[in-house]
Amino acid sequence: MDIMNSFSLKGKVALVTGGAYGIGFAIAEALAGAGAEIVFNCRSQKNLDQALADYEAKGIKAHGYIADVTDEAQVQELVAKVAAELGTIDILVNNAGIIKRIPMTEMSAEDFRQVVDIDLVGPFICAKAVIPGMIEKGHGKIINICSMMSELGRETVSAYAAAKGGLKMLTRNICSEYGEANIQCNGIGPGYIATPQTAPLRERQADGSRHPFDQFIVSKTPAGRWGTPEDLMGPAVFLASDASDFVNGHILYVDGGILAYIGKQP
Ligand code: NAP
Ligand code: GCO
Repeated sequence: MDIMNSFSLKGKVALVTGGAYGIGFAIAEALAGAGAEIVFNCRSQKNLDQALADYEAKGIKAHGYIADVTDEAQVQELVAKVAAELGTIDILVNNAGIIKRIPMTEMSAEDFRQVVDIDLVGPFICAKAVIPGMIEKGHGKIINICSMMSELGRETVSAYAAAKGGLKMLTRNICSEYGEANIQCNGIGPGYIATPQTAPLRERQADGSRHPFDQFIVSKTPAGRWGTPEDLMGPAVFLASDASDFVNGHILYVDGGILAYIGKQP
């Protein structure tokens, strides 16, 4: 076995949802670095144009489309278009996601549903759209971007935790249902990663001091720092490549050790 070659993604087509910026962009950059052809989607022309320029600046010729992961017709159309223009999708990274930080008793059912719709129903819609092509091709890799909230709760994130806990189980179910078709579906559970999504948790206070949540997270992380999108690059390549062909239904937590740690005595 050529071990380095087993990590290569040459000739593979990868769709990274929400790959315009943040974690999705870094994962797409990693998959491109390992040889994959990159397709991504986002919701606005402005983000699409900016992302295409950002990929080009990295020397990556990415294919970007506007499609909302909650819209089944748009996703089916995107997958068909990619199949016609580039070939069947070999790798799907379900990365697109949002969070709403609202105490549960103040949260509307509409807000709760919107989070679940994007973070859980979206991955279902995208996986459903690519699985038939993967079955026909005889292989496929699906990576669901889970969260610390796939395991833990905290104030204000009830909808997000419900969705990401559900995404962990959707991961195991896709593995159970399609493992036989040589499809591996795994999750990556990022710890606290510095991206636009977590920017409000890192904002400087009026007196210039660090946000209390920023200090809390650094003290809760054995690595002693926030993660960066780049921390997810190696794990994503591993789970997208032949090197992980017997890894299925697993959630790989990339959290600097948060889940292993009880925390410091106050
Ligand atoms: P981010 O910076 O807010 O980026 C989210 C991406 O998702 C954007 O590209 C956004 O693009 C896209 N998106 C949102 N809703 C969409 C929809 N309905 N259809 C298509 N695209 C959509 O977030 P991030 O921090 O990179 O997070 C990426 C993923 O990792 C999310 O699933 C998040 O829950 C998860 N995660 C993040 C952290 C963290 O600490 N940052 C930790 C664990 C897990 P548009 O707005 O242009 O559509
Ligand atoms: C929050 C955060 C988290 C992270 C991440 C942790 O408000 O607690 O936004 O939920 O983004 O998903 O893994």
